[in-house]
Parts: sequence; C-alpha cells; structure tokens
Amino acid sequence: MTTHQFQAEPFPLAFDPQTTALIMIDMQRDFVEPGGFGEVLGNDVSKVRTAIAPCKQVLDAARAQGMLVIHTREGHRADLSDCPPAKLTRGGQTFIGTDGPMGRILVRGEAGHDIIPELYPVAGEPVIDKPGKGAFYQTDLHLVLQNHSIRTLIVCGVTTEVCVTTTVREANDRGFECIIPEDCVGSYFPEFQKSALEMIKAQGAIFGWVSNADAIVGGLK
Ligand code: C5J
Repeated sequence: MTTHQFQAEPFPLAFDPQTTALIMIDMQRDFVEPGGFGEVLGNDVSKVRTAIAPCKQVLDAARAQGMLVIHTREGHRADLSDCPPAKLTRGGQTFIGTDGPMGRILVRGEAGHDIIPELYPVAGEPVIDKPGKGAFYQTDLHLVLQNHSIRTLIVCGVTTEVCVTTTVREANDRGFECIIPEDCVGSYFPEFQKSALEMIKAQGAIFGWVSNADAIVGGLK
C-alpha cells in the first residue's frame, strides 16, 4: 500500500514507509575526511562534506520512522584477494592497500575504511562491505532487502557519479524504485554530480527520482 509521497523530479514518488529503506553509500573517512583516500588522490573533500548535515537529517527521520537503514563501505580484504588487479592499478598509480594517513587505503578494519562518526551506524543497522562500486555486486544486499520486503530505496552518500548512481542503476534493474536527495550526495566534481543526477531522472525517471533532504523528511512525516 502506497500511503505517502515524496516530492521529487521528474514527478512525485508514492511510497510506503514499511517497504522503504535508507541506504547510506560509503560515507567513509577515506572519502569524506581530510587525510583520507579522496584527498590523497588530490580531491577537495569539502565538496563532499556538504552532504553530511542533510544526510544526518534524513538518517534521523528514517530512524524515527523505524525504517530499515543500511550502510555500505567500499573496501577489501587485508590480503587484497578480493580486489581485481585492474582496480589495483587503475589511475596509473597503486593506492588500494598502500599506507595512507588513516591506515591502509580501502582495506577493511583500517580507520579510514570506517564510517564517519556523524553518520555512524547504530545497533541493528546492517553494514554491507562491498568490493566494488555497486552495492549489489558480490554482497548480500539484495537478500537483506528482499527479507524486509523493501520496494523503495532512498539513496544517499558518496560519490554521486561513482558508487551512488552505480548502486541506483543496479537497484533499478532489480525492480527497486530509487530516490536520491541531491543535497545528500557528494562528488569531488560538481559538474559530474549535475550530469549524473540528470541522467537518473531523465526520460520519465529512467533510473529513478531526484529530490532533496527537506522533501524526504517532509514525506516521511
Ligand atoms: C569511489 C565511491 N569514488 N564510493 N568510490 O571510488 O564512490
């Protein structure tokens, strides 16, 4: 039963809070905090930090509704046996697994791999460790969503044009309706974020809907 609506583009999205989940994609110290992987790559992390406060607003509203909240983290086993060689060398330099200011970069268990304190998971919220950009690839995310009878996904996190929209595209093919609050996602490249979100909502929501934190919070009331 769809009892609620999110104001969104290209048109409002009807949803049922009982079958809606919030997914926080990769809000990890390596991507978001100064001194992490993102900054080592030469990026200005202030561009993604703008998403923290709106994400917290949506996270608080989802928790207040008793909705399923899922967090993801991109990273690999310490021996890198789950990291494709092509990913290790991508970009012309080797970064994954090397020592960074917050421990080995994108390695599970290292400080930089963990979620930022502002959005830290609470007890009962599944954390999905993913080796790829999409949150469905080689994870149990689909199973967790099916077991909770989820149909609609609110997708927040970083980075917009990489892990966020890869996950939305994967989810769309699996039959989920996805909505991205645009102030709850971040990119080191604002022009990529703009294009990525336009692609999601184009052609009558070909991949999903685009909204904002206030509209998500308003829709959850
Ligand atoms: C990237 C991600 N950008 N979480 N990862 O490499 O978007």
